[in-house]
Amino acid sequence: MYELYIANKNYSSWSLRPWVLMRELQIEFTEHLLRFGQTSSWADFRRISPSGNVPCLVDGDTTVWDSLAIAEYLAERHAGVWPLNSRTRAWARSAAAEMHSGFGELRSRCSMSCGVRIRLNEIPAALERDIARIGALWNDGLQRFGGPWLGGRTFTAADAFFAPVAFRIQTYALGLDAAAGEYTARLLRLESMREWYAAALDETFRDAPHEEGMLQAGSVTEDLRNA
Ligand SMILES: N[C@@H](CCC(=O)N[C@@H](CS)C(=O)NCC(=O)O)C(=O)O
Repeated sequence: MYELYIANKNYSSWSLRPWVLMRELQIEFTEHLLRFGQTSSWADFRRISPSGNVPCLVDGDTTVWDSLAIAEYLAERHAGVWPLNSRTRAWARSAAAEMHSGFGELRSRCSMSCGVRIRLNEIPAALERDIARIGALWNDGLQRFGGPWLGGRTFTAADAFFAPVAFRIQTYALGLDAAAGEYTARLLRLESMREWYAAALDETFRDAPHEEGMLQAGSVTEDLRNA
């Protein structure tokens, strides 16, 4: 049985990727949540993950400590992580890699906080560029491979890598065109995503750095989390 170590569901965008991928592909795992904030420290994280970061997948005596590496590790063992067709797979891998190493402004200004709704103070050009690129990328995949998922008919790692973006779009009310907006709604409607969201709302612990980052970006219009 795989052991998947993740952090707070409200905040941990990186953790969501392998979690939603494994859930959608029905790959069984035991989940361990290491909290940011009060109860966890970097030392706690490092006992599990050599980088001190999660997600981290433990499979017997093998440890895989990065979300993209986890996707590739799973792809060697389970069908469906990437699209079957080699050209589609090249596109899907490029899309996931672009998310993994790019979209810095979106990531830093609009950090994931599933249960909160925020009005941004400003939308600088760099953020507009990131949002426009996401819309163009999603439209490209949906048109090229026919949807409903980025690589065609089935949910793959490319979709899993953008799942946290769907929560960011919801939190910060980021504007996208109709097709990209529908794709966002499709991600949010997945049973696994609804389960993650419900668990995020139920989390009562708060991580000060994440909360402060959010308040620098904008003002909270709604906080749907349980107190
Ligand atoms: N590139 C890594 C990034 C992982 C990462 O930054 N994880 C954050 C959580 S979302 C973390 O573990 N932070 C530890 C901490 O802040 O103490 C991946 O893809 O897994």
